[in-house]
Amino acid sequence: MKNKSLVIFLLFVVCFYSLNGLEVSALPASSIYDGVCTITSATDDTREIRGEDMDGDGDVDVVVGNNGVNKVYLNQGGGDCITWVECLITNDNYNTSSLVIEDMDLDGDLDVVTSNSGSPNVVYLNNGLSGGCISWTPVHITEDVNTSEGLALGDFDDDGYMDVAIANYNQRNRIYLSNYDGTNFNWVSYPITDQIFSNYLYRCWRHRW
Ligand SMILES: [Ca+2]
Ligand SMILES: [Ca+2]
Ligand SMILES: [Ca+2]
Ligand SMILES: [Ca+2]
Repeated sequence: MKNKSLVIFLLFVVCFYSLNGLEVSALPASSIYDGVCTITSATDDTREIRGEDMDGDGDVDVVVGNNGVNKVYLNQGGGDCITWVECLITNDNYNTSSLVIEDMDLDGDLDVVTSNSGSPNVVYLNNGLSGGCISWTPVHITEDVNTSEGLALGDFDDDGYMDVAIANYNQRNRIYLSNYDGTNFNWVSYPITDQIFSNYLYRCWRHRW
């Protein structure tokens, strides 16, 4: 009987310190939010997503390239879940395969460069906020219509303005020099090589950038 009491006492001690240990080792409830936060209820066919401060207010916004209209979600801050304002990047309804954020006209705000499959590739110049959303001026990077699957930016001619390299599926990959004169882009285009890459080779090429 004496041994039985001792066993019960020891079990109580082990149980107490085990529970106490779990409680101590557990993170404060406020340090992790384990709920689900959604940016939007939209179910777009999104092919690319980027995070940058598009409206210049100091927080990071989300830009998505869709097989459909591309969008910017402006960060409104919040507690455990950030709230977002959904804005369209014009009404262009293209099959966007990739996009890159860069200040293409060097006016201090961030612009959006898209590669599109089956439509011209486009630069969207940021005109600042208007009515709660950013307004955009679309600029076609020539009227070439290729199966464009990716892009990279670089100042290839070292004139201070970013140029565009486009990866095309089963078509020649091309460089587009921006030649921006302060008002207009005067694109000059040429193929990177005469080779036409298959999809597999294209992906190898893309991942070198
Ligand atoms: Ca922002
Ligand atoms: Ca700009
Ligand atoms: Ca601008
Ligand atoms: Ca350049």
